[in-house]
Amino acid sequence: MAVDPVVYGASERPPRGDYSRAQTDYTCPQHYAAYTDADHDTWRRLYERQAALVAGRACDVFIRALPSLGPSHHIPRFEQINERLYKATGWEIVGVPGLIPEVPFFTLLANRKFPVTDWIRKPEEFDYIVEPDVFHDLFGHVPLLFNPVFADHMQEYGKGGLKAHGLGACEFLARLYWYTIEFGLIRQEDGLRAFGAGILSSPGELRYAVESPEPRRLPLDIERVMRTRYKIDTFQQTYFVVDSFQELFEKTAPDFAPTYERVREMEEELAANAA
Ligand code: HBI
Ligand code: FE
Repeated sequence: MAVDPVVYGASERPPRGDYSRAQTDYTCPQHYAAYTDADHDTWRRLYERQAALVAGRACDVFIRALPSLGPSHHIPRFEQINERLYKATGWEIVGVPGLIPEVPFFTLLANRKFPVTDWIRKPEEFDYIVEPDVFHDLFGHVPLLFNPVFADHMQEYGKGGLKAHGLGACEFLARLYWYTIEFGLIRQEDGLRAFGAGILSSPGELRYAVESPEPRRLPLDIERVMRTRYKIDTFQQTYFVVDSFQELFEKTAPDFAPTYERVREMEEELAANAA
């Protein structure tokens, strides 16, 4: 094995991907010949189901960029997306076998490379999969990388991640990633919309996040986000809302070192009180 596989959180089974294909930066070529007809069919069905739900629920920037992924009836070739993406924002997507460790992940983002898992879920996991697969990574994340402001934000996030790693604060930054890039909402003139990839790639959560009266929806407050733990296997109880990607970019621009310290102190106090 060239590199070790990665598991985040508790799990009974090893990660799915074949990490022996990965280079030292954890990237690997998209193994296009390995896709079966059933895999392409899974993509087509996932795409059609999700594309039918985005109107009125996904943000306009996402809806406008979605066709840039190419034809919907088979798994896209990463090189073909890259021809368009690189011209639009200077970003590229690179294949990975699945989740990768934080430092290589942030390093790729800081270099305007977005890691995309190359395998697709099995038909029996059609409705739900915990690990990111090629559908989540491409359909959920890549359209927004065609937007210049969002594209710059992702690169800054990568640089911030490397800093956070140096400060032992990856967990707090991961919460920010979770509540914005994965589960963020944006207020458009015509109403609330989703921009987070975890929402955009899930049929149930796309409706729930935008329409259900149940979850809390709070204005984006970085420190509050960093204090908010998340669950990866249920719909979110709390979503954070921005008014624009410019707001997201500006609120994430400051040096987070003092914020990490405050959040860390608060969590230590809570733990001490609980003991
Ligand atoms: N690896 N392939 C992949 N995709 C991710 O979204 C990802 C990752 N490794 C680490 C990671 N995300 C997280 O640490 C971020 O949430 C911070
Ligand atoms: Fe994701």
